[in-house]
Amino acid sequence: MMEKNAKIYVAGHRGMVGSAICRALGRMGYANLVTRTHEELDLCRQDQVEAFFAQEQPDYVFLAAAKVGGILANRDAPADFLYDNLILELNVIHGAWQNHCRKLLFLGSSCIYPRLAPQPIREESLLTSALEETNEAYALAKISGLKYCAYLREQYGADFISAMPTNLYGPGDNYHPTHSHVLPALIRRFHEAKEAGAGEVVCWGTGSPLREFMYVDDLAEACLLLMQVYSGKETVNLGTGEELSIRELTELVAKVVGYEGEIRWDPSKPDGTPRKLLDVGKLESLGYHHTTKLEEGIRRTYQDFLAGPIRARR
Ligand code: GFB
Repeated sequence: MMEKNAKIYVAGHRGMVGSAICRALGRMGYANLVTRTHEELDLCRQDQVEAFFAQEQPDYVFLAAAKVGGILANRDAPADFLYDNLILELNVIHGAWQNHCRKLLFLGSSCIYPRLAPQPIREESLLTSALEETNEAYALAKISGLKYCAYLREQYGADFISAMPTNLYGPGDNYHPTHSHVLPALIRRFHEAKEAGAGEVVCWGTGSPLREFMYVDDLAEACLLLMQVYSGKETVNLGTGEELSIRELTELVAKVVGYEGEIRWDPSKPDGTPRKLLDVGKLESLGYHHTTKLEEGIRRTYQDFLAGPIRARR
């Protein structure tokens, strides 16, 4: 168990996941948190990361920092997604190991699994067949981070664990019109269409893919649980076990936002993997069940969008 006065480094504390982990740690009474902004510490620079770990010597590390984006951002910038994520995660994981951190939790993504893995996807499906092309770069980086944690455990006994979240959403999300993930993108697009009185909104692809969505504060609770009770070599899926089609999601977001116009589909945009529902049996065996229902989560996220400065919509 993490001691209440333990020094805990949250890498990526200003992002949607990192800020949710900081909120959860605060709720649990952990006050000795270490954080650095990108301006203070460039995680892609090994020299800076080594100096940081030597100076701070954190006991626990949540590695939530990453270069993230939706399907178009991933498809159009594979070199950046591979390089930035690989360099960043190896620097942080290596720095934590070199400085004898007690435990590190590395966060990956459900896109590490094969495009056509049997559903729901079990952790054992990793590397059993081809990846989804649109996010292959990000997946390769995340697989490498997961494997590096497992190898450090195997070779040196490091208590470094990894977890693979499903599609996430919630406060602090990125609402960029083209680089964001689908749920925040739809919130912004339907809101702006409602405000403008537009009669039609265009959504990407066919609407037929299925996706699972987990509210980020539920994810953060699962991350703290893993840090407290899990010390296995295998990665752990983090999800809800519930899925819906992108078409159903657009109808739900339109309802929450109050957009009543038409929805048109642009099949020139990629659908991505047809389905990626996670098997969350391992997580549930640890006693965790998500609590935030999708419609309620979307309502809270819409409020976050409305409360944020326009500039935060990037
Ligand atoms: O959330 P999303 O960008 O990522 O797209 P993935 C999910 C689905 O929503 C795709 C459709 O079928 C998109 O075509 N979609 C419809 C839209 N309208 C939109 C829109 O306006 N914006 C976006 N972004 N999608 C990501 C990976 O895959 O999953 C990341 O690329 C990461 O690396 C993340 O792993 C968890 O779910 O397809």
